[in-house]
Amino acid sequence: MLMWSLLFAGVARGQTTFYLDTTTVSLTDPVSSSWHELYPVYSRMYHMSSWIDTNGDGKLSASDQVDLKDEAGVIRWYHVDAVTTTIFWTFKAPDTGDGAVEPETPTLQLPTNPVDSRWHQIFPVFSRWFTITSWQDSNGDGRFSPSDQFDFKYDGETTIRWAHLDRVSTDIIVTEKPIVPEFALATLMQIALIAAIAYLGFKKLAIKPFKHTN
Ligand SMILES: [Ca+2]
Ligand SMILES: [Ca+2]
Repeated sequence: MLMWSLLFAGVARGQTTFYLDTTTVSLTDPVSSSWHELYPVYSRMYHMSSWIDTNGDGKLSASDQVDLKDEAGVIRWYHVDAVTTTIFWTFKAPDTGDGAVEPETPTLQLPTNPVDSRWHQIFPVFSRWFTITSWQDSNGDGRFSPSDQFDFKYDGETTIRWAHLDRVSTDIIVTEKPIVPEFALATLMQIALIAAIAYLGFKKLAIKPFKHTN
């Protein structure tokens, strides 16, 4: 019963998408990097315990597979859907608060000039969209970078909101695979063993002793 409970629990957790960010990963050597969850639960932490470079491009990228260990020490297996960038911003008056968004198309490069670019909000309200309507290159480096200021408009609104770009991080979007390979293998081996025992028991019952007749 425990085995089946674990199996179905694994299946039930499958296909859940997570958005995780970091500022410390080496994309060519991501094992042991730490990741911070943006969605669905903000601020849970993960440790990348293994990586398979499925597409063979030598770096962490979409279609790769990774193991992530959560704060409880549980390791689960994930498919990498995208590797992209997250920007964190703080509203300027009269608005208050902050947020995190990703570019519409996954990329590791922010646009040089962000005006008219589209952004997908991850935090605090998942999946709102906005368009940057103006940009001030506050630090004068000629590109969209931390300490710049920008204003934007959410889809469906007319209000223009003014914000400060606080920081930029690397983001992975991952989908949990139904069960980790080790658990799947152990489960299949247990099922095979039970089936073999049942088959042998059935055979023993089905075979009747041969009696000589004269
Ligand atoms: Ca790769
Ligand atoms: Ca700048």
